[in-house]
Amino acid sequence: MTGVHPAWLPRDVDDSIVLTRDPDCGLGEEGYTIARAGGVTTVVAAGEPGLMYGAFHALRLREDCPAATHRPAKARRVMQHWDNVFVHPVMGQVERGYSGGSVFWEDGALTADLDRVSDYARLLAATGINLVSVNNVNVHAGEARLLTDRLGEVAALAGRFRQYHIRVLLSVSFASPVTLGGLGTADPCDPAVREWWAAAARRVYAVIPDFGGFVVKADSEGQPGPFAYGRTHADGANALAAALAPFGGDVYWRAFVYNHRQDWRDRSTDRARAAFDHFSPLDGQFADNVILQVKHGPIDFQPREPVSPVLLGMAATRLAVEFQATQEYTGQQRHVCYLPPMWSAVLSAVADRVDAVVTVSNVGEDPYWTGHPLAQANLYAAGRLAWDPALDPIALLDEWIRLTFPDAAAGVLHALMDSSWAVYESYTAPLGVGFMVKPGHHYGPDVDGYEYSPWGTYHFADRDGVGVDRTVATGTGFCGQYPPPWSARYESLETCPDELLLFFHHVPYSHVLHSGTTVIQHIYDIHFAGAAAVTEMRRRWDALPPALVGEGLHARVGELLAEQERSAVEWRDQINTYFFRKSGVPDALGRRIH
Ligand code: GCV
Repeated sequence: MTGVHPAWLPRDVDDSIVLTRDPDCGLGEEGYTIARAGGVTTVVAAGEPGLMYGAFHALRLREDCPAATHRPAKARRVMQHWDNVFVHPVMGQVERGYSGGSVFWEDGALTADLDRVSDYARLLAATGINLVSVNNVNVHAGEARLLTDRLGEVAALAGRFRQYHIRVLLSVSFASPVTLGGLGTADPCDPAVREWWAAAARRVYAVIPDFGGFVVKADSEGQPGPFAYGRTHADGANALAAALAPFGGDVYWRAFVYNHRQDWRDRSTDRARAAFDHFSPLDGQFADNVILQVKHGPIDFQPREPVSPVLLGMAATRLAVEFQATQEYTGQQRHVCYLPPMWSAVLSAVADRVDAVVTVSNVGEDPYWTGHPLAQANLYAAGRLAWDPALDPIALLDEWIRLTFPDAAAGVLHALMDSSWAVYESYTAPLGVGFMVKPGHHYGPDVDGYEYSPWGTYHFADRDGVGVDRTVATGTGFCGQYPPPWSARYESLETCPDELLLFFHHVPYSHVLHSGTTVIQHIYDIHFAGAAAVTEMRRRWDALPPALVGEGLHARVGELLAEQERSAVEWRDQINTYFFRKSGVPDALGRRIH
């Protein structure tokens, strides 16, 4: 290590790593070259961020390698928190958080443990993340004040993140001019409202000069938005963007806008259509510093969804894809579910179209950071994929395992995790149907839990068949929101992939899949197989000597696998029994269905 000892320098960097600054190397602020020979790693970069990323890379390397150049594919690599400042009566300290309390907030106050925030910043920087939002997109009254009289607390967090070249974002309420500013309106076209936002931005940049910008959930699930004033989402986003533009800040405007008070009897309204219906007419109308943040699938982070047509269709708008590391619908960090193969499949379709990769964090005050120790792999790979969306998700898993566990444990960890998303999918909702979870908290099976609810998430199972007809020919027309070749592929039963069949089509139980089996037999088979796979995962983990991975961690994962096995059996039995009772078709293999 030559000459520099900044705060970001990883603790374990020693003389075997040579960091050299070359302002003329032409790699931008974050790029670097790295080579390792004879046990010494050399990093060359123009600026501190590049040296930092190179130093973390050096720590990942084991083998000698020729000089290689690395630059992030995306300038915006974002981790977003759904952390509340005040404990919410229903959602708690962290909305959909499964890792204990918030790393930032505790019972209405800024955390007293800012050193842990620094540790978290280092952890994120090591994965490549460079932007972090510190509060929930559902901005409650107390949290809204982070923009005004509680700004100093955001500045304190920003100070810790800055040491690792991470900039802070703040979720703000669209109604702030009214609720905080005392104005009579939050109409984005009203000059006083625009001036209120401009003044708010000036105050923010006075204390946080490298502030990243605002995250906004508007007209969604009860959050205020421009519709109340007869304005479009472009009007709304552009008003905030104008306030941030002089300082180089961005607005991350969420496309998660749908009717959550739908009448289940109304078969013409399709929640999957909502984002595209709302936003595609606005393509080209957003300011340059607005980034439309789109959940990767059209509904809501289900175990299997097609890619959102918004990400494939809005060529004149800057886009971000949003993933969910917090496992709301994928086992809530009680189940092993390594999600990057899902994310990577999405990125292979949209990476060239997005300006930012956003992930909803799975981190809390838990000593293992993520509740389930193995859920750390999702956090790690989220950052690495944001840096380079072309990375192989299974190679990333092995990278994380190698950096975290001794070699002797690697085989078991790989076997447990590499297909864990497919395993989770197999014992939960079949063939892309989704939302068969218990309402509210979303853990465990309840096949009809959302079937007669206002949330727009139905499967339409009856005695003859199951699935949602989203075709143009006979259904909601959602397939038509896709450009070719997707539209035709999903529209046709011949070409629709099995794993998304029930997302796009309502079919009889006797429908034969491309795999050659009927829908009903597939449901039985896949649920028996999924639960059996979890039993095997548990057996493998229990056979691993605890000392190899640490007694405490071994015990924690062991307890969680026991819960995963219990839950998988519950899913298997409820889903199989439900469909057996609906269809009356027995299992061809005569297994026990209740
Ligand atoms: C933060 C789903 C979740 C909500 C979440 C929302 C969103 O509806 O259940 O908890 O709110 O998505 O992404 O805004």
